[in-house]
Amino acid sequence: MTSTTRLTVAQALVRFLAAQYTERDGVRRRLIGATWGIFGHGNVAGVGQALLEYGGVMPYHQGRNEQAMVHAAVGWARQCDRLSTHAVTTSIGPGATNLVTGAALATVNRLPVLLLPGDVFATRPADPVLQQLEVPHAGDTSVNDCLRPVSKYFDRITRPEALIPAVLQAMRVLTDPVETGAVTLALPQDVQAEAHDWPQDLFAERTWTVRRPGPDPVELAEAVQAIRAARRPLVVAGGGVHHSRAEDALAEFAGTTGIPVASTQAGKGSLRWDHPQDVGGIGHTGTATADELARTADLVIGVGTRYTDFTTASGTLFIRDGVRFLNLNIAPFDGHKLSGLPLVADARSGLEELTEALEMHGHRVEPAYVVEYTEDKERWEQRVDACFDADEPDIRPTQTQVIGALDALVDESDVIVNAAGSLPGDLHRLWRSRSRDQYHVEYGYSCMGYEIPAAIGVKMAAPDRAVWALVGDGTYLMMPTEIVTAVQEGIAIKVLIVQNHGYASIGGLSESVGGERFGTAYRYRSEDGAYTGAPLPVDLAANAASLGMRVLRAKTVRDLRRALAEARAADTPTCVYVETQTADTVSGAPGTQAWWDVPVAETATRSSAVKAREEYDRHVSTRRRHL
Ligand SMILES: Cc1ncc(C[n+]2csc(CCOP(=O)(O)OP(=O)(O)O)c2C)c(N)n1
Ligand SMILES: [Mg+2]
Repeated sequence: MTSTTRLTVAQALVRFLAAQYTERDGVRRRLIGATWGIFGHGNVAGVGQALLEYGGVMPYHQGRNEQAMVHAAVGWARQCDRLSTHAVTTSIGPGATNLVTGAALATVNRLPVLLLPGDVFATRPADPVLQQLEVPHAGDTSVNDCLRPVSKYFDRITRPEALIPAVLQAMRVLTDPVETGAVTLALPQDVQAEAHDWPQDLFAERTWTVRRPGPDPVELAEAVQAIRAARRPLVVAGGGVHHSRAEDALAEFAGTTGIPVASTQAGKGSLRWDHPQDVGGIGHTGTATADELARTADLVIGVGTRYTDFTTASGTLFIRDGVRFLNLNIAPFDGHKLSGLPLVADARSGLEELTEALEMHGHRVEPAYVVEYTEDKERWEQRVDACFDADEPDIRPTQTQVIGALDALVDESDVIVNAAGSLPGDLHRLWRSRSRDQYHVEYGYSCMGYEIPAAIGVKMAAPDRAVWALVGDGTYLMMPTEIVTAVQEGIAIKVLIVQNHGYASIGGLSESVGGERFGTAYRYRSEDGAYTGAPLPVDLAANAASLGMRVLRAKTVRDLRRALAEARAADTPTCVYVETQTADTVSGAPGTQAWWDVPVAETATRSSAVKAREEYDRHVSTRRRHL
């Protein structure tokens, strides 16, 4: 007879999670490095008690906001190349539903995170309990069902025994490079506290191998043939390159073949910015070099990319007649996009096999093509220098000068974290990535508020590196809460607040779609009823200081350089606050090189919208469907 241990469901869960490991390339690490939690009824007595009891094997971190705790876990997971993540426990009701945005972000970006929301009583002795949703026609529905569509695996543990298959499935999904994302185990509060005799084997250490499948020989042969036939091939490197740690294999492939490499937001840094084949960001927020290569490419080689609308300029970027796609992706779903030739494999394995096969044929692109993109790249870098340059250091910086000041300071060990506003576009176009994981911009969900908590997660995973959360004023106001967590835990993140009194990005977008910046400025309401008055007297620097951060205010470019250097050297959480030059124009960056589809009113009385619609129709007519 197998021996058993009597524990509560929550205790068994915590002990199980503490014994899970991943392994890839001979490196073994804890799968669930820690658990974040905010307690209330629904987890205080069950999971809370278990975390107290097993504090020796499962570190606990207190957060301020459930969504933010998921962001912190995701920041950690991305920094760990998806080989480790955190769990997040919440109370029932609002604590649980606050997870939804974080879960969606994780699933969209295919980053693992384990969510453990409390749930209503399975035994239902006194419905409705505090915060319970009552659905007259569906007695088994709870608010946690909101998490189903944003979870890659969902289960509700209504009996102790059900924990065993559920946790095994949960670990499978978290460690599967195709399936991974948010995994939710909803835990009814009575079940959490219930004792059960668990088989001892449940608590043995388990190692989950994160696989690197190689390509199918037939697909590989077709891929090699397509590359050999192409005259103007272009690689689009996506987040999969990083997740697979395929950067060296990509550099080898690019160096051998001479094929230029453009990158998506998630893929930026796949090659260092000064690698001769790196042509920078692609798509709506791309460089002129990459976007021109995209328009004239006859073969687009997507590596680990989902081809979002930013990458394809909403279907208007890859427009050459007869252009084909070759998609190296571990997920068949992405491999088949744009009617491409799929090459279903791990990015690193796939690139290595492609390089080997092409080397055998001595394949390389024409020298004239190399000269063309090399010269274009040089021209683009001069434009970047020009917008980073501040010849008048005693005035307020533009946003691009803020980026330039940071660029001048950092080395390859710094990490910059950003997600929303006008910064992601400027960074995608301009930032010079000096290492594979320096550029941590979350643009799958582009979620305002990700930055500060994610920077905490990144810093926990990389304690020796300078980790910068770059936040606009709107973003700061949406979720400054985890500053308190950084202060409490002594996690020395740097927060750079860029104040421009509202949503500069959406203001600019609004203007371009005939919306006249409606509702996008943080200004007083004027007599005409619109928000066109003076900027609001909100002091975000004082706000950050009130949460416990050391704050350095910078008025001029010169101040900013000094403040950034001081923040970089600091070993406590430090904030740099800067107001940028123009409230209404976004940044001073070169304009967009490719379109993005945001539908414009088809009928309107205001001429702004009528004009914008004409422009819109013109762009729509250039869209290509790839069949
Ligand atoms: C949670 C969330 N809500 C709304 C949006 C839509 N949105 C994208 S950028 C933006 C404004 C960001 O303002 P700010 O952080 O000040 O940056 P700025 O645009 O001024 O650079 C908004 C509202 C979003 N991305 N995320
Ligand atoms: Mg702003």
